[in-house]
Amino acid sequence: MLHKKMTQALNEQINREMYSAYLYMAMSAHSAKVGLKGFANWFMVQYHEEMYHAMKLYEYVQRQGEDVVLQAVSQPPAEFESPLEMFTKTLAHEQYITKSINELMELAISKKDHATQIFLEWYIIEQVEEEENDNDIIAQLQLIGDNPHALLMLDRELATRATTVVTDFSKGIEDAAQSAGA
Ligand code: OFO
Repeated sequence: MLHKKMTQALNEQINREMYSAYLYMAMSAHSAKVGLKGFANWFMVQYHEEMYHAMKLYEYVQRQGEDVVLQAVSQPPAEFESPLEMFTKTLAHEQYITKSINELMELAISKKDHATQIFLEWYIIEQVEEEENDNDIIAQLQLIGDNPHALLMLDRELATRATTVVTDFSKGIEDAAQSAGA
């Protein structure tokens, strides 16, 4: 059982993670359109990660015996000026998500909700990785500048990113993640 405010805040976080998935799907579509298939792959892998983040929350709310209440997902932008703009927007979005996770943790602490605090620790560490990945790619894009050859080299590198999270949510993701060693 969760406090009413905690349930509501976790449901709102499901929506934010779904928007993240949608945003990265839009970036994937744009990258494919401009011929950057490696960037398209990177963002589609990120889409799967965000769906996993959303579903982990979804399952936690259900396991606590509370109602999952889904809200409308906002429309993401469809056009981006450059790969650097996409990653700058990605980093800004992830910083916003980090802030929202920290606020969830503060709420869990104020409600003396130990289970939710432990659950949220995973997200807090995950956000460090999310921001680090974006900062690394932004630094590379800044070095690349207007060099198309170097951009294509990075595109080839981003093409190698593989999905490591569970993508089949039908059997319960916690069990599936444990058996996959995730
Ligand atoms: Fe769910 O970490 Fe990005 O948004």
